[in-house]
Amino acid sequence: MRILAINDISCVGKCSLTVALPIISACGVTCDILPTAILSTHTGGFQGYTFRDLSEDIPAIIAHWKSLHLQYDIIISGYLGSISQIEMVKQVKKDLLKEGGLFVVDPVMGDNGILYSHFDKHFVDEMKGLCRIADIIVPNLTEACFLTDINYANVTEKDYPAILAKLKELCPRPSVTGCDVECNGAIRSAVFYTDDAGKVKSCATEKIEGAFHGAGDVYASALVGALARGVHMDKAVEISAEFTKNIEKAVN
Ligand code: PXL
Repeated sequence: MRILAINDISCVGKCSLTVALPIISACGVTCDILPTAILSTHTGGFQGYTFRDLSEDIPAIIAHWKSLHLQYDIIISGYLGSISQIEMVKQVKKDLLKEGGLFVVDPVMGDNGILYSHFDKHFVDEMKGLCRIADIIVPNLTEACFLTDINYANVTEKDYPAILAKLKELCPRPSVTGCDVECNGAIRSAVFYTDDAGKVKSCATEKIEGAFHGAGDVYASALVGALARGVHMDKAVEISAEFTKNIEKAVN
């Protein structure tokens, strides 16, 4: 099993490749990386961060890998710094994903109802295009709303199945994180997802209060690691949701 993780390197901030590489590797599968940018910190909550766009290097990296006949069982893409990088990821999928391989897209764009800096409506539209060629997408609730043109501010628990249904028009297997649900008077945090047969299901865990940048990266990495090990979707979602909650608890 060989996985390619496409994401940025945020030198500080517990997210992106600094999360994907250790978690996927700990699952016992080879994880190669394609860095999209190097930042001094992630872009959420920090001011004055540096941002080196690595787009210029990407075509030559891909050309070299093609000369080595590298092929991947799973490719997962995360934070992309520009629309041209979205196009590059489409090319990476064409050139480097094995036939029958899995293409997973984490459409990293925002949180808590707002887009991260750097992103706008045009970027969202292009990200929809990348989701259309994915086998699995793993947006958080904010990103799911942007992808489906649903107003995040008006969303309540009863809307989650409809959001999933709209996401399925983009990609057959969406998995949406950060969906608050009420269980016996307490708020829990759920993942709403479609199982291998296309049925909408949810998996709730204890809700840890606080803001956790990189939680989506932890979830996506664990999910991909579990799927790479042959775990079926229901169990992979359960393992990944539980693991993410435990990490949040540990750093809280
Ligand atoms: O974890 C998502 C993420 C990844 N990469 C960068 C980010 C963020 C979220 O803020 O800023 C650079």
